Amino acid sequence: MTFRTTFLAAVIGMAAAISAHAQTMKAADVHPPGYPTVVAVENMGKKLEAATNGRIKFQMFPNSVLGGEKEMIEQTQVGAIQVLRTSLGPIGPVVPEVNVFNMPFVFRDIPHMRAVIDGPIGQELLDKITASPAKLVGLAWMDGGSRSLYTKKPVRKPEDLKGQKIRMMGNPVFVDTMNAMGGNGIAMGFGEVFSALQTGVLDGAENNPPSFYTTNHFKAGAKYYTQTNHLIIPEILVMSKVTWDKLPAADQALVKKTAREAQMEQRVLWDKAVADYTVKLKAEGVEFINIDNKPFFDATAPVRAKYGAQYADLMKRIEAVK
Ligand code: GTR
Repeated sequence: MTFRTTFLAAVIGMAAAISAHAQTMKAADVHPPGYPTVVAVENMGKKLEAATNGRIKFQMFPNSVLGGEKEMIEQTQVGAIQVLRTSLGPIGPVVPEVNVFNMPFVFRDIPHMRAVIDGPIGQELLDKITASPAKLVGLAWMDGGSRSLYTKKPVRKPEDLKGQKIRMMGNPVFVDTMNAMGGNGIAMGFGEVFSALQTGVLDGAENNPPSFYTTNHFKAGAKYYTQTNHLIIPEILVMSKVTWDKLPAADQALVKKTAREAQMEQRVLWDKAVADYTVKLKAEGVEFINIDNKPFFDATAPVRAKYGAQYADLMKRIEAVK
């Protein structure tokens, strides 16, 4: 072989190796462009693109264009979606171990939740997802704030919820939570809530201020926002195991590193979004009802007992986190 042919073979070999790992990954989210989770994942994609000289890129599919979270989780499991940002809520039916974070009032407040997800317990849960048969790799956590109740009629105590149909995310823990809080929990996809509120199929729903605002649910009649803060559910970033397993170790490490950076970046964007959307909701005439949420905490004790029994030790460890 001449020098020229050896050189050419080497160049072709390198190009083949690079293209074998070159890919545009589909990243998906139910939220619109500009939402903290969408922005943080887009920025993670930009970092990966820069660090790999364009070998790995993200293409963002926001606004539920690829389906609701349940459908997108399924697509991620089979590798049709590569990167998914979802609430942990609908991951529960697929990886039951994560339900410890999906229980009502399991975190004292947002700083407590953040301390837990940033620390060893957070990592353990990500690892449990990865080790489960679900074909998902837990990459990082994101902030989903604190969920409170919004309804067409004002609610101040559990008795006020009697007979009211309240949308919850698709996971039996949440339906049980609403039933324990005094209402009728109805599992429904995020995208169906607006028209269900309009047509009277629902009397209310529950979410954080950014989601309450961007879904326009207040325009479908839900004008009262009762500060129950009953669920503090972290969001999660997962990668399809189908995709992960094909990545060289160095790329896997890079994905993990940039995902953790996205976790921290999203948090800053999140705090700003909560403040901004709270102002916007009030400007739209939404009435924030401040209450003592202890009666709701007490009412949901049976839910924590039912689902928490299997995580008794873990729950103690979560409680002990300062
Ligand atoms: C939002 C969350 C979404 C989705 C939605 C819902 O707060 O960011 O991932 O879970 O709530 O209620 O379905």
